[in-house]
Order: sequence, then C-alpha cells, then structure tokens
Amino acid sequence: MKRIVTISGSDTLSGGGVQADLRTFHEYGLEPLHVLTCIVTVNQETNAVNVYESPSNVIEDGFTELTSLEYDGIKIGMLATLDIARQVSSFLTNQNVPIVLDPVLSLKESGFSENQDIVNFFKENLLPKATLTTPNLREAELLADMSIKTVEDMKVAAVKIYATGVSYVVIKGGQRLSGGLAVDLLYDGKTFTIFEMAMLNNGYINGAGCTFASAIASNLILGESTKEAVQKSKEFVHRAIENGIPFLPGLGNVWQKK
Ligand code: PXL
Repeated sequence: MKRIVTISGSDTLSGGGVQADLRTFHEYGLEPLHVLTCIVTVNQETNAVNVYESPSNVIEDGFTELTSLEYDGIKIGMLATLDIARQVSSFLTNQNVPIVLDPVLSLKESGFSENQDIVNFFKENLLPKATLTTPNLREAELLADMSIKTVEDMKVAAVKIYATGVSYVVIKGGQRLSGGLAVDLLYDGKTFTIFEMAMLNNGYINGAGCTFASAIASNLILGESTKEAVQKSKEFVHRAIENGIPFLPGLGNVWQKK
C-alpha cells in the first residue's frame, strides 16, 4: 500500500481540511500519515471563523516521527501561521517524493485574514520546494500580485507563480471566474492546459479545494501523468460536489466517491 503524508488543519464542519484529505485518500486506497496544524471552528450565529493553531512542539514531534517512516508523497493544506509555515519549510528540505501544496491563504468563509508575510514566505520558501501547487483565483492573485478576471489573466498569473520554482501550477477558476464553467488551468513551464466542466450550483462545495489537491497528490502517487492526475481529480471533485451532503439550504460538504 502506498502512503501519503498530509499536513493540514481540522475543519470542525469537516467539509475541508484533514477530514476531506482522509476521505479522498481512502477512496484512492492510500494509507495516510498526518501532522495537524490547526483546528478551525465557525460560529454558526456570527459566521466568525476561529483558527486554533497546534502548539509548535506537537508539530515538531510529528515531523520527527515521520523521519523514521517511509511515504510516497506529501500533501500540504492550511498552515495558519508564519511560524507553522517555517516549520513545514524545514521539514520539506530533503524530501524526494511529490509535494502538492494547496496554498490556503484565503478561506471562502473569509475569517482567515490574508497576510502579506505569509504570502511572501510561500513565494520564497514553500513554492520552490513544491512539485505542484493549487491556488484558487484569490490565492493566485495574492501569489502573482495581480488581479485575475479572465482565463488570459490566469495564464499570466501561472507564469509568475511558476517563476517561484514550483514545477506545476494549477489555478482553480472556481466560482469567482464568470462564465458558468468550472475552468482550471495547468502550466508546466511550457504549455498551458485548460480543463473545463459544467459548474454545479448545488452549493455543496465545502472541501472542494482540499479534495482536489488531495486527489491530485493521490493520482501522482499512483503513477498518473500530471495532466491525467489533474483531469481525473477534477472529475473526482465534480462527483464529490454532486454527492454533497446538505446541512443548510444551499450549503453543504462535498462527499468523496471514486
Ligand atoms: O477548504 C479550505 C480549508 C482548509 N483547511 C481547513 C479548513 C478549510 C475550510 O474551512 O477548515 C482546516
């Protein structure tokens, strides 16, 4: 059995975060290892998002434990603070497996504030160590320092993000891009590939981003080419949204089914 390390937060609502990672790895038949970076809670009355970071020694112990274990890939989700990003950056030095970095710099739920120091740290220290990164449109804007309105803008941003040293950039158009299609763009330093599917509008999208990054990491570990990994993961997320679990009208968690 292949193994994957996920470095991510816990989402109490469990649409995203480690819960989405684990459900995805289970569908792909991968055995997970996990380092918990934070716990995210959302106050259901005020919608305030609280992020409780793991103590640094807990994270450090986790990384130390991993040094004696074998694994085939790493997926990185929410890091919450600059200090945690620094710890993860040290861990990533000298890894020789694919690393999928989901740069969780801006939460849809909005309470996780955008922080320029963290953005800079991602550009200078984490992206150069990653194999593939999956920013959403807002995160791509932060990483490329530009506004993105069209697929042409996405291409310009992908080139800028690629210049940080990451080998593959996948920008997710998501619901912020107008046009009614779910459009994602892959750039490998030479070629742009556009992936399009009908946009689902049931609103059961909590965890779609985490699921996409985890599925790409799983597919890469299972030997797919990068293009195939992105295509298959996009279809996987589409099905996960279709199978989503409603908990409020128009709002729900994705549910992974291979
Ligand atoms: O979907 C982004 C995300 C990632 N990680 C954690 C989260 C969320 C969204 O809620 O809670 C822990």
